[in-house]
Amino acid sequence: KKKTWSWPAYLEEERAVAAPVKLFKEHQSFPQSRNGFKVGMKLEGLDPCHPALFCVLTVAEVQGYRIRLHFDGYPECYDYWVNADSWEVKPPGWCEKMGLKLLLPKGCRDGEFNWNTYVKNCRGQLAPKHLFKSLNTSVTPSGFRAGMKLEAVDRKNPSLICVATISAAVDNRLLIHFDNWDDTYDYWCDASSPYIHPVGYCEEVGLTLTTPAEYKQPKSFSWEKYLEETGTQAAPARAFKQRPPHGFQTGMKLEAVDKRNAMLI
Ligand code: MLY
Repeated sequence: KKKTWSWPAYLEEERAVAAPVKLFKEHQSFPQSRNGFKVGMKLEGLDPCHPALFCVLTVAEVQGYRIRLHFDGYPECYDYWVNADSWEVKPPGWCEKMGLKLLLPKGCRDGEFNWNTYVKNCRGQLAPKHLFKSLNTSVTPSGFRAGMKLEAVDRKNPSLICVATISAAVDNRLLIHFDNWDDTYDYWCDASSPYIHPVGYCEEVGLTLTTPAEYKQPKSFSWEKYLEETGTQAAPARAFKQRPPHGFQTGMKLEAVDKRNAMLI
């Protein structure tokens, strides 16, 4: 007779130990830890493949503290999992309130979308505001403001550090836009993100700064001149998180994960 699989038997067979329960955070335990989201609730969330774009999403599955989100009108292959307390999920109407663009369900035309009629028509349910942790926790203002300039890593071309603008600042999150480029490179990041640096950083550390697209004389780019030309302000250096010196030096060898082949170190 075939034995049914069990953890204790398996651990013994493999001479292995289970990771001790005390190493896990409370929200990692299932089913003790739950979140209030229910299948069918609709919300606004960031598309992980386009980290600047909030979209109309539906909760498709709930597992402990994680929720699977589905893009309304799009195939299931785009679904993704997120922690229930993520800053990247927002209640219906949040984008409108913040003046941000919302990717509508496939087939909906701009200007014709209304959350209330939409949920009524598809017999869905608006996810209630109280389920969104990030809306109910207060944050200390970061010192960054929309319109300020900085130097930011282009996450699609991560070897480039470029002239960029904060196009929105909400809580401790910044929407980064690259000057004179279209918004497909934009992304939301935390104010403490290692992808952003103050004006003058590249020069200070001896890296090449990628100047705005179509900039007339990229070779003679100067921040001072550019800020004056554009009538803008640099993000204050004190708003950037100070990190202790790390001690790494050019030429040092190490082992690293290949992000495009995550199995390789
Ligand atoms: N080879 C790419 C590089 C784009 C870089 C855009 N960054 C600076 C926002 C291209 O021309 O599409």
